[in-house]
Amino acid sequence: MPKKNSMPMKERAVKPRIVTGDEFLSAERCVAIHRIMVRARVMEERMIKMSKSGEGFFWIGGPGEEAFNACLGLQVKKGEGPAFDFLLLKYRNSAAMIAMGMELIDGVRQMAMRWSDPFSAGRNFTGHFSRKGWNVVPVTPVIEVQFVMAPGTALMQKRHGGDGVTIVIGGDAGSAEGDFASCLIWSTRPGNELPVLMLTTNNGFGISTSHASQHSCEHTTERGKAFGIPGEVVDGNDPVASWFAIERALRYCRSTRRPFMLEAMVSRLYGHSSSSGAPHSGEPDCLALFEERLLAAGVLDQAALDQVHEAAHAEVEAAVEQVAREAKPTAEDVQKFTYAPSKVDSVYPGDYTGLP
Ligand SMILES: Cc1ncc(C[n+]2csc(CCOP(=O)(O)OP(=O)(O)O)c2C)c(N)n1
Repeated sequence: MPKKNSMPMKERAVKPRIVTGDEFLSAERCVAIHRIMVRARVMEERMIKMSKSGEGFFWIGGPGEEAFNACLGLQVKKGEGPAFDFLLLKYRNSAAMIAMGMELIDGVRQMAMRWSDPFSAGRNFTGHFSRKGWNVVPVTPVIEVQFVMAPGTALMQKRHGGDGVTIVIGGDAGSAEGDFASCLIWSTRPGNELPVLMLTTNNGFGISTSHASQHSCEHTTERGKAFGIPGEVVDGNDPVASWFAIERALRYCRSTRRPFMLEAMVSRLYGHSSSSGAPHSGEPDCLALFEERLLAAGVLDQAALDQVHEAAHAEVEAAVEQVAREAKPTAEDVQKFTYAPSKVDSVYPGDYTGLP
């Protein structure tokens, strides 16, 4: 197990700060995390409106997971190829993508299914990210398949010899699928252990099915014990606890080249998706809780908080207006980019667009 409480020295010197137990984050870092959380929240809430106004389509996303995701995205070793981290995400990770540098307008483009959507050219649900330059593998609407892919990228990273790791993330309900078990098995073959960080965001539900009614163990991390995989459970509503849990987990995978399991207990603030109406659930809100702490510690005052929200609203409104003027994909575009063009395939040398 990685050692707890191992914050860098430079964090200790800065005041004011936000403290959880014996860990704390500097004011500068808290301000950066807070801004990401607000931008993610405002974007997602505007998307919910888009799903109801006809400006967009089906909505599913990450309100309630911003604290954990912002801390994750800021700690990724971002880049392309095996020397960097691979990300196999799900549909609630917008704050991680924003922390890595995603523009809000790109999230809005996918929500509005525009041809300009850089992740799927307007042919996939919102939150279904992909970005080759950042090793973000395409998110699929079919849940949990990312866990059976993770050992593949991690095996390549181990053979490469660097310190890149594979970060795979899924929900608590999805962990019931065989793909999750495959990841446990393939990342722990004796002599072939793999640098996979298995993340679960546990919101207590799979659509309308409660975790307690399906799982004999309280936490998915308990399943790692049979495979010798160490794990930790963290309050995903607390950015300080999340930051250091992620730091410990990543350090373990990077240095030992073995898997680690981290489970973040999170809220699902607007239900499963727009299909359930996306009403506010009243569960603990990581953003509101963090803002109370920022105010109490004197990191930001109310006027500064308001300014962050106003700027995020202005950014998203401008994005929605611009995206409304952008082109939608056409019927001819539907099957484009299904397969990469091939130099050696004489039947389909170009992009595959249907049987001859
Ligand atoms: C293989 C597969 N089975 C079922 C579904 C339908 N489905 C979509 S989301 C979901 C629940 C997922 O719950 P969880 O993994 O806990 O993630 P959460 O949405 O709560 O974040 C289900 C069953 C699917 N998309 N793919």
